[in-house]
Amino acid sequence: MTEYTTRVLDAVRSKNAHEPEFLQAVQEVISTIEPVLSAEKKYEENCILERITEPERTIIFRVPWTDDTGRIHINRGFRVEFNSAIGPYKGGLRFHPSVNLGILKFLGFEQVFKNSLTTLAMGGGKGGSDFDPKGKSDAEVMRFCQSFMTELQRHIGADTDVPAGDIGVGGREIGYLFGQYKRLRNEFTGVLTGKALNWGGSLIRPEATGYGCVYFAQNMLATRNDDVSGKVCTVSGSGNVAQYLVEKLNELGAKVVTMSDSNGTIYDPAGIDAEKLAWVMELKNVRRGRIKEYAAKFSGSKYMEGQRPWSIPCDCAFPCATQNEINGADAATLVKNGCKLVAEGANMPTDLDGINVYLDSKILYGPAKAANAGGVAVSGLEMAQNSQRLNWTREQVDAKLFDIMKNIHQNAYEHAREYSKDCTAEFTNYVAGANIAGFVKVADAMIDQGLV
Ligand code: NDP
Ligand code: 2IT
Repeated sequence: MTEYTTRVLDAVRSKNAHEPEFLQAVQEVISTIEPVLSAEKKYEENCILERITEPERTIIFRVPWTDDTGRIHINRGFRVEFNSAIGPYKGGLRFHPSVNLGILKFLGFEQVFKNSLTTLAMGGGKGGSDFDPKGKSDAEVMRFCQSFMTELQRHIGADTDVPAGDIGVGGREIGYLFGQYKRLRNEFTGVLTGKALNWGGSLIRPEATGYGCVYFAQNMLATRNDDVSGKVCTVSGSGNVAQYLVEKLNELGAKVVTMSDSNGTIYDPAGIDAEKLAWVMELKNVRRGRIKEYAAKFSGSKYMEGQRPWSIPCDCAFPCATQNEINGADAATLVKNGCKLVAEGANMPTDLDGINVYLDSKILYGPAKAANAGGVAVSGLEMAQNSQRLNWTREQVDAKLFDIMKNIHQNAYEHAREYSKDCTAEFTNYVAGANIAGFVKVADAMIDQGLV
């Protein structure tokens, strides 16, 4: 660490002492971008690290709503408008009981660099609530979303801040949020992404994060003249990202043997093929059931209560559930069992110890902000279609997503090779590459725009 990075990290730690996830995300970025900070003094002279680690604006508000029995509940709502140097704030909304300011700051901070990597004009933001949609009726979710948007609407807009989904926020929630925004503002505008197809959504947006993550993995494998075809893959989660990631892996001839939820993991050595995946999609998206039911339905599979998938031997692992779901010991188990690639569909699913295990063992490791950027990238394409009042075909959007993931890979690859000393003919440090490539674009824009 240099004097500059040590000083900034110490200050960030003392100012945000109670936000461990945010500190983790900041530490990962700052520790890897040092080479560019040493080479280009303008970043230190302009206090870019001090500025980029402080959200431009943080909004916290009360969300009152009534349940179906008439009982009143109060949740906390948030929007962290982190950085608008290269475009309107852009990033998802998370509804989960664990949500707090520190978690949304880590997600917003990551989003700044991720959005920069997409090549599209989007700043970074994140929001959400500690509301738990599990077990709630559609009417309760609707009332909550309407109350949440009644406050949020004054802070967002198609050219200001464009939220989307994340954990606990899917098509249903985006619909209720959009309806309330439209009612209050009397305007039909691209203020949210992830909309349904018949009212402004984009084809491929639901698939984008999962498909994009597989495209990123393909690009990494290609550097070693390899492919996902025939690979045994472990996947965590069974929500939006996991479902379409499994779909794409199946299409490309891989075999997926696990999926999970917050209660446990199912292991199916025969593979979760297209038919079984269709059943999982119905289970999770329509019946809103638990993954445990899979083991009762498909013989030869088993349910591992309270466990994550990382003890199951695999060639490739795709964490797609949540932050810090892989620690150092899990990462070591993966590598010991022969895992050659980890591509992160979730945000920050691997802790700092785990990342070091991947880097030390020189496996192909695609960090979240590069590997899962396909979701927000297609959100950017949804914004572009909304502005033009046109809809592109499935093939057009998928081709653009494919190219964007290829570009992100190339950009991270080149920046790693330029700045990160540990790269070899075989090994690329994509953590450093993605962080540096994402940082430089935002930091240069901040310098151009003066001290704001
Ligand atoms: P969903 O709500 O659709 O699915 C989340 C899945 O992860 C569920 O299976 C859920 O299980 C599981 N999960 C959630 N929290 C935990 C937890 N604390 N421990 C274990 N499992 C958990 O969300 P998404 O699929 O959209 O999001 C998954 C990840 O991908 C998140 O990290 C998100 O930030 C990231 N991401 C999402 C993008 C998107 O476009 N949606 C884009 C880029 C990244 P359960 O049902 O039990 O809660
Ligand atoms: O983490 C993410 O990139 C998302 N949840 C998607 C954000 C978006 O605006 O589409």
